[in-house]
Amino acid sequence: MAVNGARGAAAETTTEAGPEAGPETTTEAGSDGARPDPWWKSAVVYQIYPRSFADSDGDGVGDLPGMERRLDYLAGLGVDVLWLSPVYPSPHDDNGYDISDYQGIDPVFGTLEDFDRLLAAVHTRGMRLVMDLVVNHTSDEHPWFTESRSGPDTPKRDWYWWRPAREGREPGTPGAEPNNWASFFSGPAWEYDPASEAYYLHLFSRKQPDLNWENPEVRQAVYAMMRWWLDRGVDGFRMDVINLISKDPALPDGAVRDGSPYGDGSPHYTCGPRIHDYLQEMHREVFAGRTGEPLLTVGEMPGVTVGQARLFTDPARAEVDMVFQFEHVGLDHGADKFDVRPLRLTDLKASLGRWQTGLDGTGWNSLYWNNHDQPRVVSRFGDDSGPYRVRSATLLATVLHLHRGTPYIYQGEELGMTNAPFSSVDDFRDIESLRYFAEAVAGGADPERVLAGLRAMGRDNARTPMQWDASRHAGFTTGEPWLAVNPNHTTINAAASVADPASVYHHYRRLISLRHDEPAVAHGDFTMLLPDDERVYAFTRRHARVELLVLGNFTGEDVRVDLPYGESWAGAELLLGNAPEAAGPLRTPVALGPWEARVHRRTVPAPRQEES
Ligand code: TEU
Repeated sequence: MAVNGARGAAAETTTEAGPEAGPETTTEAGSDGARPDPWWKSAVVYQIYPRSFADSDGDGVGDLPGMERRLDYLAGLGVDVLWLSPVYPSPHDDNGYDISDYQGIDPVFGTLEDFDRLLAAVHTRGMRLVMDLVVNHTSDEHPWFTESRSGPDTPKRDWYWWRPAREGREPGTPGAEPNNWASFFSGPAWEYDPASEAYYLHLFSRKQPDLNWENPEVRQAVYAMMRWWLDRGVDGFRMDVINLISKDPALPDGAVRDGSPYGDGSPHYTCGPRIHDYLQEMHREVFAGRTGEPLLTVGEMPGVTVGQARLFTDPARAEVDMVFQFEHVGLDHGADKFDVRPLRLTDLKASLGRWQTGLDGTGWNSLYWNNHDQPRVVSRFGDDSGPYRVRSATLLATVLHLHRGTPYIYQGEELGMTNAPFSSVDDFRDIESLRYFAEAVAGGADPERVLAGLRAMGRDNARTPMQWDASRHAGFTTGEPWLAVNPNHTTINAAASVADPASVYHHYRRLISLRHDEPAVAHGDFTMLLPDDERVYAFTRRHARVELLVLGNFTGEDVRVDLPYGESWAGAELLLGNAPEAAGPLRTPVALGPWEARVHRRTVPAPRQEES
């Protein structure tokens, strides 16, 4: 596979993966033979949550030098891109998603020199580095906000959303907020500032005031900051809640749901009136005309629909390369995300299948089960209880990575890391969980029930430290970790996984290589099979004369399935599977063991149009 030429120095590493670890350059001709395919279509991204990845100085919080020491592990896995959750100076009210200086590094993570060294070391290994861009809001300790808050006449007043109390209400009292929107982290989306007798908007915590993107100075300041990072050599951005930056400036009340003191403001700030203008302007001001390697941009977009995503990711519109959508990670939510419902496999297939079809030809999907906001997928959609942990983690990986789109791996997912055994609310650190618990219990909910929801869905499940080895604190830190290490690190850890060819880690390695080597994985079209089957996930991918068949048993039992046109698949070679005892060509009807996944390949005699 081609190593990133423009980085030049993409030297061979000493890891097992060696030169394979580098990203592909743009291919000669696209899969349709016309426009060149961008490199990120055959790339795999790995997300690092810096606080919890590797601590080099014993303060219990991960840092940049710690990351640098683990780069060979990541190169060995074969990933092409690293995305870092925020490492900028921050009061850490929301673990760095509250930024007080966009052009620096928080001392807890290191220095700008550490960053430059890390970036060079990433590039030397043929990988790329993508930064988190959090510009829907800043920290309330950002100098922009400090100035804005200093009085109604300051030039930066209009950089944020300041509004007077609701007419006829006593400012600062409940119900006097300028509108009825709720914060994502419980409570109202407004904070009263007694000094200037006005409220400011914060869709997240009160320490995360929303920037007013209507103001052109705000936009230019953000674009300048982005150019500064690109000039430093970073390879793109993951854009935090970027579809929330355009609000209806009238900030109208949302429709009130039964029994809730809040209205649903989301129609007034999700993919708001000027969102496409802003993203196109950002593209012109920041990305267009840059020479050198093409970049990667991915917009995190809660509430985005397939139709909107098609617009956002249409290359002709020059907005973003791909989006993170939330539909599939909401299928097990009840009244809210902590009210957990069992997942129906048919719902998952219908949802992911609709996104596959919806973005076919024009847009591009990003594929993920996990990130720093989601519980661990093996605990959520698999079986983390023991005998089937490895099987179900590898099944989930296979099904996801064989879809059309760019897969994202969240740190520890490649080890089959599980949710954490939180015993009391004191074990949690996440602002979302803590605020939710306090509000629910104050409202009369049974604390044990609330805790059960947090255990299943809380974001801290993803944030427990990376499990490097079986030693104390899992080799993450020599000090006291900021969030307790999962006790199962004695058996689930990187050292054990790298040493075991049958591990989840090596399965991820094989999936990543397959994407690099088999064009049908990146470029093939997608056809869902068996949409009504509650046990088996099945689909095909086809590119030129190669067709892949992907089968996954989402249950802990043996199943037998009749495939449409099953006999035509008989004898197809097994490219990859997670059940060595079932190796060999495909036999129909297909028998799948518990949590078994298989990828078969066949060559079809002629292009599709001549077939029918
Ligand atoms: O998350 C935005 C988001 O929509 C949610 O996933 C959110 O984290 C929460 O779980 C809603 O229930 C992004 C970041 O990924 C998240 O870590 C930040 O807390 C948030 O934005 C604010 O910056």
